[in-house]
Amino acid sequence: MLKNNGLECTYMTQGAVMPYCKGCGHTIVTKKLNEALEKLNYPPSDVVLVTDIGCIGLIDALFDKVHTVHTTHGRSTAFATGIAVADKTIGKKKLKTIVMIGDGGSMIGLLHIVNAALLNTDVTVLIANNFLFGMTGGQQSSFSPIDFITQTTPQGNIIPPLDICSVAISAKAEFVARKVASDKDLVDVFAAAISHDGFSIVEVLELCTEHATTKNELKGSELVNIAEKHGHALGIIKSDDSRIEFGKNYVGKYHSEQKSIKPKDSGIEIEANNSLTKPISFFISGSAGEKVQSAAAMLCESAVRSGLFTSQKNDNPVTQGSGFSLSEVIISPEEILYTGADYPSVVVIASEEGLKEAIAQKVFERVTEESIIITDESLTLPGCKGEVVKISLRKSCGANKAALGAIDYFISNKNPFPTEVLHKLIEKKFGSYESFYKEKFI
Ligand SMILES: Cc1ncc(C[n+]2csc(CCOP(=O)(O)OP(=O)(O)O)c2C)c(N)n1
Ligand code: SF4
Ligand SMILES: [Mg+2]
Repeated sequence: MLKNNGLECTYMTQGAVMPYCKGCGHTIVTKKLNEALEKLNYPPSDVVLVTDIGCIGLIDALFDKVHTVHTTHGRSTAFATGIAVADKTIGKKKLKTIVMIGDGGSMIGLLHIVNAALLNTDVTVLIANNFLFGMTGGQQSSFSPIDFITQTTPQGNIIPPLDICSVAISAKAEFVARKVASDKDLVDVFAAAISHDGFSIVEVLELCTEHATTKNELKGSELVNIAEKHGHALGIIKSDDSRIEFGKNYVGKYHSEQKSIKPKDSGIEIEANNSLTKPISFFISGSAGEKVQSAAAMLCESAVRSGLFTSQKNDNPVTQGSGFSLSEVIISPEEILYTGADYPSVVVIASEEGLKEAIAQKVFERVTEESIIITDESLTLPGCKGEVVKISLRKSCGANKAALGAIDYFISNKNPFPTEVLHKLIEKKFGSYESFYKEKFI
């Protein structure tokens, strides 16, 4: 029982009924995970259990005290990696992220496990290896032993099983263990893996009583022999501490107090002050080949020259030279940790193709009352919130400068930073500010 914050609870759902078949190894693994968490005594809100698909994936419903995420087949480690990286870099740095995955899921998402090991992110992968796809009827997996009879290998498997522990070690994992579900010290090994500061992996050999033991003469006591027969080491195979956990490494290199990023770190000279108090997000959309992304880059450069942080995300079809071209830009007085423009403050629509893409991306449903939508006069926009400004962008500036003209209109009218900074860049590129415009906006 847990005593944290006066709570009296185990990590598991009170009165939870095991959903597994009688004798299924997943029942043991589930209980041992709970005991390991009790031993570690982490506050439940500091624990994230990320589950995969398959019978083993049913485990999240049994742990209602911790955070749980039920993910897609094979991808649980990728989700866990994202959670751990976010927590250790920009979060509170307190989460313990545990993946519960089967042998089938490990095979399908092998590279996610390799990647988490290479990163050395603070994720523990627990593999409940029953040597087959339990949930879908007992098909062979990459973990099935030689001669194993499964639904898809009725005459016995002829492909050697993957040694996931060796794969993890070659990917520089530092805590690696292979255990049998009935091992007396399984709780201790789980606890050691979870408390390891960095990537850890424990493969647990166990039985699927529905598909494995019915087709193969197999008892729990023979699981050790299966491992030995294939030359797969048992026990704690590696327990090392020489690598730095990914988040600590990352923060140390890029995010520490002393090294926190400043606009001047871009190498671009800061030449003006700005009056911006909160971020502005732009959705700038036009036609491929009409310098939309270059216009966005000039917006970013002038923002940096004014001492602001910026981010720019570009998008265009793979064809590059046809269809739409767009940029999502944020300019901000603070460092930008999320680069999405979910509710754009400024929308620029420079052409018909840009409009089509903005509609496809539901931009007009995402703008707010405070948004400003600057569009070429020739275009008919769907109804939306915000202020719509229709001007002769294409006629006044020409197609290749329409997006930049809209940006200039916004900066000149709203002054988040001095317009001169942008005008200087325009002059540098186009000779003089006056010659940038063919005629004045109408
Ligand atoms: C992407 C994807 N491929 C295939 C499936 C079908 N599927 C569901 S469960 C499962 C096998 C799960 O096997 P394992 O991971 O070993 O878990 P177990 O059921 O043995 O506990 C498969 C292939 C799926 N849901 N998603
Ligand atoms: S099918 Fe196999 S893995 Fe699934 S619950 Fe039953 S015994 Fe366990
Ligand atoms: Mg399985």
